[in-house]
Amino acid sequence: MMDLKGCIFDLDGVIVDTAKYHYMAWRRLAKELGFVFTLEDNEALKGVSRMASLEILLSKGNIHATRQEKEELAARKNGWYVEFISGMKPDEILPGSVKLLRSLRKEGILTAIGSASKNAGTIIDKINLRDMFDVIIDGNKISKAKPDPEIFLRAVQEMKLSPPHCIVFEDAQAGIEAAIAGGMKCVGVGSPELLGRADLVIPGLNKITLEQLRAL
Ligand code: B16
Ligand code: MG
Repeated sequence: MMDLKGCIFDLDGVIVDTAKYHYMAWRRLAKELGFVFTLEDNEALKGVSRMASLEILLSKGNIHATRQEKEELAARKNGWYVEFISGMKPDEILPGSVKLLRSLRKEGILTAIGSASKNAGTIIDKINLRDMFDVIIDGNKISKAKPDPEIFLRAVQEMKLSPPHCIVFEDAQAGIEAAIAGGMKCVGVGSPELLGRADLVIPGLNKITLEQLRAL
């Protein structure tokens, strides 16, 4: 039984499915570079930073690029991605998210976003969810990517809490590792095969109750 005081949510894969927009943009970049990037290849990019994602994509295509070329390629991909997410609406919020956030806040439990994305702020505004979070830590505020715990520790610090009182919700392995390294409890959102290191794995935020969270 834990004294739950704060919950930190990853964004892509937990609150919204922006992975499909990332994929559309990466696939387009690969196509311009002359190779096919599959949905399966895209799995390796989940939760991974933009530049690290580009490195994975380039190695898949056996492409060598200078630092400057990499900056240009990442910017090109991001331009398309920003265009795709510009049309996002609140109906893209994944089932159960709003209900869970409301019930946490009603209990006085603080809520935060801990997302690697530099576009997290834009997405949160598009889906009209800013009021639901006390703290938002995104890719612009941190220097070390997940599995480093920096992002979640910053969220805990800004909530003025300590890690043992917090739960992280994550869909990516690197995020689960980051939560564990930071001394927080962790709920994996997705498949138990991939997220087995989490304290609990659920298929979506509509499949969890406050009682279950407190029992962690
Ligand atoms: P950006 P999360 C992550 O979001 C995505 O899962 C990952 O695919 C993406 O490369 C990363 O954000 C960076 O995104 O290019 O927008 O800065 O899962 O940490 O919410
Ligand atoms: Mg994610």
